[in-house]
Parts: sequence; C-alpha cells; structure tokens
Amino acid sequence: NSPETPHNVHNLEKAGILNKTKVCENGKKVRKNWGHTWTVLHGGVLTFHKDPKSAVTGSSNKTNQIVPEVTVDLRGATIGWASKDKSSKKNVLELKGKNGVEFLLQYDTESIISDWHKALMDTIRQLEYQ
Ligand code: I3S
Repeated sequence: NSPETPHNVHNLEKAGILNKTKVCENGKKVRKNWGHTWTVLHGGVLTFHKDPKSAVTGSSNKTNQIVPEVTVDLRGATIGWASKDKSSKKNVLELKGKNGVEFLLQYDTESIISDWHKALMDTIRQLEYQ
C-alpha cells in the first residue's frame, strides 16, 4: 500500500477460504469451475489464490503452493447476493468488477459469507470516496 492510502482501507482486511467460480470474463460468459480458494482482501483489492490441490508443483512444501491467481480491483466493483437462477448453491454472492469480470463467491456457513459480504460492501463504499 502506498502511504497515501487512507487508514480506513487498511483496516478493511480479511482472509479465508471461499468457494468461488468465475462466470464472466471481459463481459463474456465462461464455464463455471467451482473450487475452494484462499481469498485475501487487502488495500481495496481482492486476491484469489490457486487451489493447492490443482496447483502444479514439484515440491511438497505447502507454502510454495499458495500462488496468487486472480486479483479483482474493487474500485467501481459491485457486490450483492446472487439471484437463484445464478446457482443452485446457497449463500452465493455475485462480484462484478469494472472490467467485465464476474465471480460467484459461496460458502455454506451463512455467518462466514455474510462477513465477506459486509467487508466487500464496506471496501467498495470506501473506495467511492477516494
Ligand atoms: O450454471 P450451471 O451451468 O448450471 O452451473 C453448473 C455447472 O457449471 C456444473 O458443471 P458442468 O459445467 O460440468 O455441467 C457444475 O458442476 C455446477 O456446480 C454448476 O452449478 P451450480 O448451481 O453449482 O452453480
């Protein structure tokens, strides 16, 4: 983070495992590929990491398997509960980035996904005022 990043953005940080799939890229629908992803919210950016199980690695060192895969700039992004037609799963969030990228984020435990919803909403809102 640059020194001029407001303090309130630094505070809005979160990390955890989420079930996620991309559904759109450059505004075009792509095939779903659900997977559990180590997800980090930091400094107004959401980063998804490669699923350790699917990461290609010649090493048994687990730390080598945590590889950033996708970042979503939350500036100008939208977050909300996905409508029922988007997925048969429960507790599904829809994250739309400004560049036509769209993800579904899901977790069976409602409190966990609700916390992500709040954190993402707050971050997106804070970024509007910068
Ligand atoms: O929106 P869809 O096409 O019903 O999504 C399902 C498919 O992606 C399916 O895989 P196939 O592409 O092999 O059919 C997945 O296994 C399902 O999980 C997807 O639906 P849900 O409702 O789970 O998002």
